[in-house]
Amino acid sequence: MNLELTETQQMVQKAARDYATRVIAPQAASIDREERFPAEILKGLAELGLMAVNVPEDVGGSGAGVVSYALAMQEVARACASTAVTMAVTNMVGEVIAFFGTPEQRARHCPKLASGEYAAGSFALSETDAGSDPGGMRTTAVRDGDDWVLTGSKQWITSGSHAGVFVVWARTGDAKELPGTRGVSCFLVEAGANGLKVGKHEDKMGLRGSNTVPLEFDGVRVASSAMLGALNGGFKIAMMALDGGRIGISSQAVGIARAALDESVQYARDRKAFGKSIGEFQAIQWKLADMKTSLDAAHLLSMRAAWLKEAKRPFSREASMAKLFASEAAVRICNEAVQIHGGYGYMREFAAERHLRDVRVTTIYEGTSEVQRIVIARSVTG
Ligand code: COS
Repeated sequence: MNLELTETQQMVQKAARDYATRVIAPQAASIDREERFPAEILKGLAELGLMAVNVPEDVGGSGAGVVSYALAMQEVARACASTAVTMAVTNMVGEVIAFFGTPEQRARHCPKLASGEYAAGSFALSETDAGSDPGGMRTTAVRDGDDWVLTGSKQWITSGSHAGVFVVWARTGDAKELPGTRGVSCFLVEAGANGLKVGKHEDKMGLRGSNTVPLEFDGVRVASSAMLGALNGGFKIAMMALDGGRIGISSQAVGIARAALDESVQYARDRKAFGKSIGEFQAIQWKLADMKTSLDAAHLLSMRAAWLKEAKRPFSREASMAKLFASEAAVRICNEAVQIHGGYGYMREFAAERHLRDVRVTTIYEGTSEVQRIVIARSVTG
């Protein structure tokens, strides 16, 4: 067993860490406060190859693998979780097009996602009444000559106001013959398509620099060449993309929690009470010990899932385990960080409160903790 990183992985980690420390971290508080979409930062990430880390080089990606991607996500999330989720979804969109796309689809979109020509990519699966159960979606795509016409709406779409391309799921099968997950197909819709209406940016608890909008498809017409994968084969594409996406979110959670822990350690050293640093009290030491232990466990679970995916071995269960554990551990760690910071933890002048707001959604998006437990339990009980 070898837990050492390869040269490429170390290089990607270092590039992400340097950029995150030098450029992203100093802006994180204002990005949050001003709800500012970090367009310039994303361009910088694209220049470093971090918007398409695991996308093959033949379509403009870095081809640096899944472990490198997970490490880069950790570093970016440690500096700014809003930037990290935008990066995560764009990487996921690039990967799904690279993996399932026709040569034309790959050539048309992947280089633009990787280079930053598209500010971001969007993943449009969830609907108002279909989040954990995407088979319940109502958006339809109806055949009209050589085209498909999409009608319906999507909810909570990351980067929807900025994306160059949207991966969109819609019902193509007859609801009686192909109910639920079986009659769903996947389409690539480009920004500015006629009938595509981007709704109002959501007022969120955290990740306030990430753009989250509803989308309306009011008879959006796409050519048949815009279908990604097979007719009525879209649900599996969504599930496979989300398996990989969950490694991204577990890494994001690890990154946010690492920032919360580092800042707690620093605060425990600096803050004096009863004549000594609060870090000298066992009450705080035990908190820090538990935070560090669960952070490392979360990191290792994420690395295992990333390594399995990179080795092209089954990783769906392990990705769910990583996402479940890392997100829940990260919420606990960020909550403890606020506690360690005392009254200051509740104030905007310290980052602890931002970390807690940012991390909270990691147990919800790209599959709730409850959905991860369904995936894990099914794999255990068969
Ligand atoms: N990879 C490939 N195929 C998969 C898969 C995976 N990880 N998971 C399921 N499938 C396939 C199944 O094999 C099945 O195929 P067949 O119809 O050929 O038998 C099909 O997909 C339907 O699977 P299943 O019956 O398990 O679907 P369910 O409706 O029971 O849903 C869960 C299973 C709950 C796990 C799924 O709906 C899910 O992950 N939901 C959460 C969605 C989510 O993360 N939303 C957030 C959106 S982004 S913020």
